[in-house]
Amino acid sequence: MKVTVLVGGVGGARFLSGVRELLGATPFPAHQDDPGTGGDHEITAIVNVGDDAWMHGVRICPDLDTCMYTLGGGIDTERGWGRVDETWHAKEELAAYGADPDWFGLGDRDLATHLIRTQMLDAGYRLSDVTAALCKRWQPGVRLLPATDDRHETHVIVAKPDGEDGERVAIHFQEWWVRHRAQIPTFGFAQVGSDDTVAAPGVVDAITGADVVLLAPSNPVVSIGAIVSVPGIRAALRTTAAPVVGISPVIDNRPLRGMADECLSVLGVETSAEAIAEHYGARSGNGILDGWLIADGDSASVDSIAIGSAPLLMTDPATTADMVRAACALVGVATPGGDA
Ligand code: FO1
Repeated sequence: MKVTVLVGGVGGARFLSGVRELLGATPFPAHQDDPGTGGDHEITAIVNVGDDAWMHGVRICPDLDTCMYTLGGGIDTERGWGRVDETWHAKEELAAYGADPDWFGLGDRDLATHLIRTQMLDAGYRLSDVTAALCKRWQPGVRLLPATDDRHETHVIVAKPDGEDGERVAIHFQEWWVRHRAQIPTFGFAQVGSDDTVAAPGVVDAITGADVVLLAPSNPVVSIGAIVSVPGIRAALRTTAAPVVGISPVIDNRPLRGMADECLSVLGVETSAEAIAEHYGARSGNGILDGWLIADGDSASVDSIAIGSAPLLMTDPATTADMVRAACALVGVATPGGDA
């Protein structure tokens, strides 16, 4: 079966581990040139690129790297991002020179990934080709596709630090998230990039050709929202013959980590399983969901969206695999070991 998952960073990567646990790894090279290389199952992740940023002259793709490192065994599980056994000499040396930004954790091992990526982009390769090349080393066992090869950064409209009353400025998502921890007055989000941003090669086909499409329990605004805002992706989600099922990113109506609540409140959306489903909307309306899997104990009732519940704490790939199985069963999609 073909499973396509929309993912952001830490939560998305953990969820992908569960999909791979359930279906088995997709043999490499399972990238857009030869999609037929999968075994019985093919897993394609459409990964958010809204977090991506130029820093110290290199291109950083946090969500792609978090998925690649997590599935490839190189992630620092404590942090949830960056490399295990990391050192920070380059960061310290840059700070000693007074080089900005000094608030972003640029690890020495991680820097090698950014240098390879920057060199390949400079040589004219698309981000999706760069990602496939980096995955040759990491062998994630799923196909990782950037939502778009074009610039599509999330910028955040905030009150200008030490500005006049009411003065606003747009800052990069990373500055908002890492430097300010979302603790400054925030008024909105905007995707910044080229006017002719299009979905990366293979992305629309992965949605329209899937047997099921899953929205990982990632940040509904700056991860899933940033992916769906790429021209063509929302239309593909609304027209695909595959059922589209979201996994709620809250337990007891609270996010596990990250700042989904901070982001949702900027949009005036309550941080609850029900409000997030309403925010995504039903495909029979003008939204993107057929099903919505919520945590045991939470409640949601949204017209034309099938609601199911399951334990949603992703403690390990096997537990997460049960979540994936429950999400598929919710819309009648059979999975190994499940009885849809
Ligand atoms: N998150 C932080 O909270 N602090 C950091 O210093 C930091 C550095 C960093 C470096 C590389 C990378 O791939 C991710 C990094 N992240 C860091 C996570 C990043 O901000 C992600 O965009 C968020 O975690 C949202 O997914």
